[in-house]
Amino acid sequence: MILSSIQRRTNSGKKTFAVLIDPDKFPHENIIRIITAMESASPDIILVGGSLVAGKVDAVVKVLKESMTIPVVLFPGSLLQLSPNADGILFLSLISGRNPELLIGNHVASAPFLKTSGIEVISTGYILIEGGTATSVEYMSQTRPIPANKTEIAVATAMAGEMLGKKLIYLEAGSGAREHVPQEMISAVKKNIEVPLIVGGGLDTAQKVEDACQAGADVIVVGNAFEKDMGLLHHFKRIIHSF
Ligand code: 1GP
Repeated sequence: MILSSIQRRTNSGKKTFAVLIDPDKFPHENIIRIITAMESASPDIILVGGSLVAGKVDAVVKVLKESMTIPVVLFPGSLLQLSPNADGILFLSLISGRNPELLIGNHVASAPFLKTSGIEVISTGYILIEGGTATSVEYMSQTRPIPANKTEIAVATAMAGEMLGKKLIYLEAGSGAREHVPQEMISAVKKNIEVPLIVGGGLDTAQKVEDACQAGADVIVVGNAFEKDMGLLHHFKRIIHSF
């Protein structure tokens, strides 16, 4: 089970390394290159999804599942990004926003499909933090991120998410964010919740990855940096697993 392995690692003070594949940014012909890089670096989890992707998720998931044993987890930006072939799904509720479709509407629409698919559904409180530049997730979700200096709002939002029963809390600066989630905010949220804390968005250097780990992130998500340089995977994994 994906959630229980994240919880196990978190409870023993270990970090989880998740790599995000956005099928829009990886032309299908590059898939062999991606698979080779993934097999060699072997992250703990592969997330598949993005803000805009349409129709390609299932094909990418299938190829990944046919070629490797690393758990493949959907990270859906929309209802068009579901696949019964994945191992699990981050069932994201965008709790920093006030868009009812992303709080409950899409969940109602997808619940029957998910129930019959049998994939592991992982209830996740998704919190968007201002990342220094407009991100696709902000535009596509039509929600306002929490300002990066409003730590107390992020903490209260994460606490509310946990109280609502979310099994994971995800602090997201947005893919390609200029500024990642501030360390002070990561630490404050971590101190106030019991469930594992995911952090992603703009973690594109070893120093930023290390800082997020030091601050208290339990799961580190890297997408863009790896898309630019697959060699970074090994380096980031070493840092994340050194904790
Ligand atoms: C975005 O948190 C993820 O949803 C990853 O962000 O692409 O900036 O690494 P990056």
